[in-house]
Amino acid sequence: MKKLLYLLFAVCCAAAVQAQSDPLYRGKVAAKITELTFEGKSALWFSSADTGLPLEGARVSVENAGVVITDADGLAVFPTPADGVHNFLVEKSGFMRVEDSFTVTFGSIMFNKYSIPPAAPLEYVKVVLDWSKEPADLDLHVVKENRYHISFHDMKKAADGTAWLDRDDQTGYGPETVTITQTDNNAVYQIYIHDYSNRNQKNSPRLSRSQAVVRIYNNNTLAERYTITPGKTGTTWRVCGIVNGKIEAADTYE
Ligand SMILES: [Ca+2]
Repeated sequence: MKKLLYLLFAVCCAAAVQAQSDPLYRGKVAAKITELTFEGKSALWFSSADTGLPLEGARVSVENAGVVITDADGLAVFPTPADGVHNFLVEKSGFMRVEDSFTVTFGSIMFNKYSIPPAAPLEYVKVVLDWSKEPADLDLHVVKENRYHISFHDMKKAADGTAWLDRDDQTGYGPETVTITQTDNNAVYQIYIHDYSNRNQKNSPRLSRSQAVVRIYNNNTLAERYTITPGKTGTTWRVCGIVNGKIEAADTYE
């Protein structure tokens, strides 16, 4: 009996993991969010930054819209507030407590994807990339100069074990996440995004249209947030660096 229960549990887990990484599943959730706009409602879409699984049962306090609990798809649904920037707080046991914001433009939220890291030791730095449906495959790169280069196409874990890629995504939306367990104040880090899907079209505008957002978490909270600029061309977005322990914006395209 016990064996059967374990087997059932394993099958259910495997099915859940497959469902969340299935682009059809994510397409269905995206369609559900679009439908909500016709009812005058909006949704924020939460997942775990390390696994990409929906963040179910999180408490989301939305400025001007009240408190809601995320559903099985990780959606927090509420009446759409007026155009403008609105703050929210998301809380779930075992995850970082994150304050962030969203923007309502002409009655709808332009980008609503938020991947929340599990709680971690305070010194950890988590770099998390979310984006929209396309391009299918963006890659997050974290380089510690003269030491390591973490990405799906390079080293997935630093030789000294101090940094690693938690998750790669190849089917749109993300998240793609890198963990740095300790930052070296004497080192230089570079963080950039590469459009692997359009890697052979150097002047492609598609990366620029991806609505990509890179969030950097430290001390178990959101430290910085960088949003891609529309109207640029290129397959690489240089997001920021960490120099002498300080995060410095770059925002260049090539
Ligand atoms: Ca990828």
